[in-house]
Amino acid sequence: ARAAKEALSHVRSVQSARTQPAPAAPPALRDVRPGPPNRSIYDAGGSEILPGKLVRKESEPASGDQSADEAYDGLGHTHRLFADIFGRNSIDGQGLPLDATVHFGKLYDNAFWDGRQMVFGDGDGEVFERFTRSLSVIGHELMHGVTQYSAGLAYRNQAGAINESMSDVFGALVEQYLNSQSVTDASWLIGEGLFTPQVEGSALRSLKAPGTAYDDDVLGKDPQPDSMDSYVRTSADNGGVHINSGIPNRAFYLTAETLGGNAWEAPGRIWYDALTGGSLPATATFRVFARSTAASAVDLFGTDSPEHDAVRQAWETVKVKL
Ligand code: ASN
Ligand code: ZN
Repeated sequence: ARAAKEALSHVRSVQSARTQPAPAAPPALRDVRPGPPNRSIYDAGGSEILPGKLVRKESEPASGDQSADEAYDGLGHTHRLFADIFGRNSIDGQGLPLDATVHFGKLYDNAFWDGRQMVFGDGDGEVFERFTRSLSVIGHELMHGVTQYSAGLAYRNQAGAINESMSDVFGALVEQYLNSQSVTDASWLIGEGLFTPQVEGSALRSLKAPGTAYDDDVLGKDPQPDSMDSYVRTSADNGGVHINSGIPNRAFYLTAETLGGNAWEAPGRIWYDALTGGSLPATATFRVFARSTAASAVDLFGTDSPEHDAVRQAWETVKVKL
């Protein structure tokens, strides 16, 4: 369908060239560089009223509030990954302003995207530190916006777990890109540095080894499965969206491991294309998504490519049938 669409636009441009004076050639798409971000950071001051008081907007110097400045920097790093690597201008591809609120609620143990903006809690200080400490978490929340404006994946069951996984994958890639980490250098963790020293665990989730991020007396053990053999059927958490995301997370990791090098290159492009290419349904299952990544690998690298092989093998390992 994509090839047909390109052929059609070629036909149209040839026809108009016959009847109209030649217009100036548009720039090649890859020469269009998205502009800088337009960030605004707000402070809720411990309330749950959004957005709160504006404490730092684009190009202003550091506010002196650690959370606000971490959010500002983290949104900048995330914007840069999308601009540099995927040619995407912000969350909607059209330069949507990046709004975030810090100091949300009292001892609030979470961060989220509310459909319009990002929100970060301070943590309770017992289990969690402030959520802006982790760049992968900032990238995770911003990516929920990208998913909303592209495939619009539902936030329940397998589509919800893919939605969660996209946020984990691109959250991990933001850190890897900033720190120039190859597949083997990277931690593949989401939320490193969020747990206090009292917690027995390194992070919220691991893409490389789902189910191993923490094992703590209070929190229990990381519940993520690493293949369909241990898929969790539950009605909690919108059908286990933060649990079953371990399966597509590991498929991404395995693709990257097989290909080596930088995960934001071929694997990132394939996953990004599968999400934003226009053919992924909002209610996609793991199988539909797996097929979409395989189709993107073929479109970008060819049927007989190592990239296509790596993607197919990764889904086979996590036991998602193509
Ligand atoms: N931190 C969680 C997330 O972004 C919040 C939520 O459950 N929506 O996935
Ligand atoms: Zn999420």
